[in-house]
Amino acid sequence: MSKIIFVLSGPNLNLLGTREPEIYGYATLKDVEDQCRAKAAGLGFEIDFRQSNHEGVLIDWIQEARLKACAVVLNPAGYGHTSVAILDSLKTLAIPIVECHLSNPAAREEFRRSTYVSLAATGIVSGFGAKSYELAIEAAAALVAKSGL
Ligand code: CA2
Repeated sequence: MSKIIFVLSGPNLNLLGTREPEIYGYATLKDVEDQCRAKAAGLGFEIDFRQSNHEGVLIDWIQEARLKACAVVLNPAGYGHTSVAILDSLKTLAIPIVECHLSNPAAREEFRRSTYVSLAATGIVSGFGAKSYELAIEAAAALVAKSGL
């Protein structure tokens, strides 16, 4: 069984640490990747960490996860609130899906208060800045261990 957790981030998250730090914090995406790698290694997992600004690319990666990953951690960014296509691709997965957000979208503008992704997610971690990703990996690892896969 794969011990690879796909950690996927959506549009604009490549800018992390450079804009709106009051909302998203000062950590760069590279910092987040390093933290995720260390957290996963401590739990006996590897991560495949990727970011794209393109919906179709994210969908291709979700489909790839079906073949290669034991779990997916996904910060869909703005696409979480808009993309039925990403939801449809997530629904093809039989592995744990942990939705992850740096901020707490439920405490922000009305349009952020729900995501399509949450309809397919096993669970959601939001509001802890870069730490949300680490917590999401911890949750994904626990779900994989529990499933006995
Ligand atoms: O809190 C999160 O992680 C979000 O997924 C971030 C999305 C937002 O649309 C969601 O509602 C919540 C926005 C990502 C934008 O990323 C930026 C990073 C640095 C500077 C500016 C934008």
